[in-house]
Amino acid sequence: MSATTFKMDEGWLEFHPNPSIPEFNVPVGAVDAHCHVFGPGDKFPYAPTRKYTPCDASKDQLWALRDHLGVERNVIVQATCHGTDNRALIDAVNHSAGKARGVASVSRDVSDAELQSLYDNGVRGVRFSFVKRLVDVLPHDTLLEVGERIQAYGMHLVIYVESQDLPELYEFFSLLRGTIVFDHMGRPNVSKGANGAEFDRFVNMLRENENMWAKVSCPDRLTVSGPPAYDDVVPFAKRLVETFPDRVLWGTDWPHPNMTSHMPDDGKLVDYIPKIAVTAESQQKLLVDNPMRLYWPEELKQ
Ligand code: 0GY
Repeated sequence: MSATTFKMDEGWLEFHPNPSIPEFNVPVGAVDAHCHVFGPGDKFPYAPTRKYTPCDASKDQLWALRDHLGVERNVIVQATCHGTDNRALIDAVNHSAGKARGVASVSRDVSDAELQSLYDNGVRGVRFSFVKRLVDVLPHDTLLEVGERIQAYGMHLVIYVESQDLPELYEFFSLLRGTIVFDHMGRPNVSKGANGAEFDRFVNMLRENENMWAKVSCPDRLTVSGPPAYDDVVPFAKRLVETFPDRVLWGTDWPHPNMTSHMPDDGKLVDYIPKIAVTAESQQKLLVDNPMRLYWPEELKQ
């Protein structure tokens, strides 16, 4: 493979070079359940179909952040800039000494051998984006077919969708089998309120479908009031943590693709956790027990 040099998009915000040391001590065994690796592009080229070209963000930089924040494990989620080429993700998982798992992206014609190989390389979920600015085609058919096939491997679905599109997708998502994890709380519009009709819809969907989980991640993407407190996002995440304590995950979203308002300080994202999970018990579930059940279940059976 010849090395390709990529230039990140004009105005791209790079991840924080020097995040603060969190004041909040995460429980032993905490998992950052939503983060990415980007490239490096000369080794793992970005997809021709990508909607953005990011800065490189390597596995070693991710491990450095993990250690700095005091978390122990990562779930690396395939970002759309790599399309369905999961090599950067697999490379990272395979060099994590068992401390990372992956969520991949696949095409409709993925073979059984490829699915098995992804599983063997630490992939435990497959992600589908319904965020229109990130994909050319909404993946209904692929999701139906692949979503059914991954059940045999014990893998789950991860869905990225925005709240304004949920009404037309609600019934469709409710038909899906197996565990489904929604990124970033289904991206609520926080100006509509944590008890407003829009977020009620998301909460109701989880209430009606016990196979559905939510990541209480990305206050930085959702906030209107801004960093570092992200106070306007707290009631949304807190509502989910308190209503579905066994079906929530937390993640940094490092290296924070497509941020335009600001680049979050990852240390402050850790300090946000005790505001949304206010008891030691809920923190243990959010950061350790829940992600371990989904991504390292074999370690719980011992
Ligand atoms: C995120 C959010 C974004 C990007 C992606 O796969 C992606 O490209 O997920 C976004 O632009 O909101 O979770 O990383």
